[in-house]
Amino acid sequence: MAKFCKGCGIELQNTDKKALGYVPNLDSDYCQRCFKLTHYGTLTINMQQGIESEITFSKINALNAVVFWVVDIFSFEASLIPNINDKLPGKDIILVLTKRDVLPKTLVDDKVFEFVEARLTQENIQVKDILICGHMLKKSDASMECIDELSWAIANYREDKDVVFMGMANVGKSTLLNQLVEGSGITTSRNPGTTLDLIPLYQEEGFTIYDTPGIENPHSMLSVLPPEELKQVIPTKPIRPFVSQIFENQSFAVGGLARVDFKVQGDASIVGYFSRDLEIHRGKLDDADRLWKMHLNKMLKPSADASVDTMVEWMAPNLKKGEKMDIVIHGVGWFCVNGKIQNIRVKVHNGISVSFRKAMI
Ligand SMILES: Nc1nc2c(ncn2[C@@H]2O[C@H](COP(=O)(O)OP(=O)(O)OP(=O)(O)O)[C@@H](O)[C@H]2O)c(=O)[nH]1
Ligand SMILES: [Mg+2]
Repeated sequence: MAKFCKGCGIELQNTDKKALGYVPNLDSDYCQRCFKLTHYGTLTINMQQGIESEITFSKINALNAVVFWVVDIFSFEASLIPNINDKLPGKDIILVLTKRDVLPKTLVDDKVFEFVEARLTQENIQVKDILICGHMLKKSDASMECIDELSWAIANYREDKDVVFMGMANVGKSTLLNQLVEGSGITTSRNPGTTLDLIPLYQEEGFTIYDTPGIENPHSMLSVLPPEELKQVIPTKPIRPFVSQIFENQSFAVGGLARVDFKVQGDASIVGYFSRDLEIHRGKLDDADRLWKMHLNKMLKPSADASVDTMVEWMAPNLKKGEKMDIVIHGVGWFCVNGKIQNIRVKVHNGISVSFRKAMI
């Protein structure tokens, strides 16, 4: 009888060492990839170009289940699923925002709700409820409170159906389920594409909660960076905003991942929200070309490019008077800007999305 890995859901096999699901001995509960990821943090098979999203959607659609859609609040734009209601026809969706702990503590939940509700309206997405979760990296009062709220929501919205947790890769679905369902022992890691197939977690009450493979987002920086660089980019501690006032044309570098050029007509305020481990460099716009040519992949790192010439330029819409705008580099973070700005140009790796939105904070 087929046996499936408890960590990632893949069918176990002991014939092909290089293929998914390999175990030297079929008595094991975990495949070798999960074993090495959990015990040594090493990735034997990278799934960045992972499981076909359509397969995951069709497996979810085949379940008689209520959907808990997990979204990383720090990486909100990269973890949105456009037209999710059409992709999951007839399914009730509860939105679970995770990683609340990495947003600045000064930000109140009401502001987060307000922001998310406005973005969902813009995207024409309908959900039955929105929950804010986070603090899942360890057990604490804060994490228990989230789990209590989640348990309540499951009891309240499930009716007599099963429950499926889904969402983009790396948003924290499996981490959440490990806290929600004691003893589930699902493999988690900072590499997108950790969970490989549906993982059923049977509940005493007679229903099943499913973990699912993350939907791949090729337009997020997390999809193109190697595992060792993900560590620098994915925040694990609350963000410390990088605050600066500018009075002349300036260029900002987010490591070597993004270059943001500001031409100003007066003074402007620029606040960066990025992982503490990513260095932000600021300098004169006139000198930026030279700086990037000389320092990319040296002082300006990590980067997904060997040369600034292969990076692609995005132009921000005009900033209206008194308006605060976020420039979001998908998977990395954002700058919140306001003031007398003439124009803003952003350079990122080809294929990575940049969004311009009404400020979250
Ligand atoms: N700061 C913070 N990090 C979290 C939280 N939950 C998960 N993470 C981190 O997010 C990363 C991804 O976690 P996973 O649980 O493997 O994410 P997933 O959605 O199951 O990913 P896939 O299986 O690839 O789709 C890991 O580095 C986790 O430690 C949280 O509440 N706060
Ligand atoms: Mg997972």
